[in-house]
Amino acid sequence: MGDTRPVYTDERAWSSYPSLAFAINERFARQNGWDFRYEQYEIAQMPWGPLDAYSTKSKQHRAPTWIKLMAVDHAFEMGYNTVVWIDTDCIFYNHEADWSDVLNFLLTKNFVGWVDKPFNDHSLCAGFFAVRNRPEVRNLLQDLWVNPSKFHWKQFHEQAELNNFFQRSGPEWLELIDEPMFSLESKTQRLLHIASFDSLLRVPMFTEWLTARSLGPPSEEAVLASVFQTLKVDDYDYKWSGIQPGSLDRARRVVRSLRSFGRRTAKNIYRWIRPLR
Ligand SMILES: [Mn+2]
Repeated sequence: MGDTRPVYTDERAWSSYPSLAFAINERFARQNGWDFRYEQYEIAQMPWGPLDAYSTKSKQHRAPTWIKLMAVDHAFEMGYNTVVWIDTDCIFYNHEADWSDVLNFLLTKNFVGWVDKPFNDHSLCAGFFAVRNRPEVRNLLQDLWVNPSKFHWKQFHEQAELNNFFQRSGPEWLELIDEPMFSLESKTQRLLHIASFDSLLRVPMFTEWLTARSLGPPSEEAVLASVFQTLKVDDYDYKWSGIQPGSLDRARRVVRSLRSFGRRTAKNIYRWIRPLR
């Protein structure tokens, strides 16, 4: 997993879906004997707020979901042969499910994932996938980051570029599993992913999962063991692009962050004056 947001162990967790998803997914991984990592990405901070991720080679900003490419590559770099990515808005739903078929596919395929139904019948949903450590895969992750993309900020970001790649590549690249993920259709389904148009359901659905099992927020030990603040997005960009950002790049990033600060402030002022009318 990975996110810029922290994982809470106290009552703040009940309003933080990444914290609730952490509690569920960390537990699943531990019970299955899988190592678990939550990369809490580090991005440069200005006094008025964070900068957005930036691909120096393509001279483009990158929406936050793109950073998963770095998180997956980082796990490969650590020596893992298999990496399973899961978004902070996605949970392992049935913890008794068998995953051997997914892991077996990785003997012959580079990626295994869930089909993006009901949105796309033939594409991967990048909210969850298992991937194997091969040079071709690591090159792909890097290429997607450093090359210009028209999905650099518009949806669905890295998912669109991954699927474009799969479409022009051989069958060894992707195995798509046709099981539900965006709706709860059975108590035995393996994944539950709450899409952005349903984002208000994330906290209640994950809360319900936990409370039905008499569970709560993540433990201190789990957070200490599994939350890592070592993935520095700008350092990774340099590692992949080999280019240090110039003053123009820095200026573009600052201007963009000031614009989002302005929008945030305007929204807050509007919220504040509206009750006066
Ligand atoms: Mn997602």
